Amino acid sequence: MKLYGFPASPNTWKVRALAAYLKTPLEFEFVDLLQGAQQSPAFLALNPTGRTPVLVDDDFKLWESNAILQYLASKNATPLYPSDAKSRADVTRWLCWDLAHWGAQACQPLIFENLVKKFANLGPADQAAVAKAIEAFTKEAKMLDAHLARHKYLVNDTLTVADFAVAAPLFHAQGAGMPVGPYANVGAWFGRVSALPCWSETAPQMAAAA
Ligand SMILES: N[C@@H](CCC(=O)N[C@@H](CS)C(=O)NCC(=O)O)C(=O)O
Repeated sequence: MKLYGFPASPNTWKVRALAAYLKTPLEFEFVDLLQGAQQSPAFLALNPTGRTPVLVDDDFKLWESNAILQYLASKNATPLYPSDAKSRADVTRWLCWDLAHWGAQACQPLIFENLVKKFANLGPADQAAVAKAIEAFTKEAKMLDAHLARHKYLVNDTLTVADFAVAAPLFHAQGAGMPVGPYANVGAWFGRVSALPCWSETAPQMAAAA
C-alpha cells in the first residue's frame, strides 16, 4: 500500500503512526502542499478534492484520513477498531466529532493561522479566525477533559483508532497556540497516546519546531 501525504500534517501523521503501530508496511510519497502539488492532474486523479492524505491499495484509492484509519484497522482485525456494534459506533462517534468539531472548528484553524501561515509565508494570522477557533477549542476541550476524567482512552478505556485521530493535532498544540493548559485530563491522556513509539517513528521534522 502507498500513502500520499504531507508529513507534518496531523491527517497524514496519524495514518503513518497507525500503520507503524499495526506493523503494516506503507510506502510513502511526499506531496508538496507548499508547492501546490495537490492540484497536479496526477494527484487529482487520486483525490479530486486536492487534499492529503490518500491511500492507494492496488486499484482502491481512499481519501479522508479517518476513513483511511478505519480501513487500515479493518484489514488487520485489531482491537483498535472493535467489531461489536456499540463499540464500533462509539469509535465512529469520536471520528465524526473530530471531523465536525475538534478538527474543523478548533484545531485546524489554529494550526493554519498560527503555524502554516508562518511556515508558508502566507502573512499574519487572522485574529478574528484565531479568536473563533479558541472559543471552539475551549468548548470542545472542556467536554473532552470531562470524558477523560472518567476514562483512560476515548472508547471502552482501551486504545482505538479514535485516540489516534483526536490526539494527532495536539502534537502541534504549542506552535499552534492551542490553549491546552487547563485540561489536565486531556494532557494525561495525550501523554499516554503520544508515548507510543509509532508516533516518534513517523514524526515529521517540523514537529520539533511546532
Ligand atoms: N478531512 C480531510 C482533510 C484533509 C486536508 O485538509 N488536508 C490538508 C492537509 S492537513 C491538505 O491537503 N490541504 C491542501 C489544500 O487544501 O490545498 C482528511 O481528514 O483527510
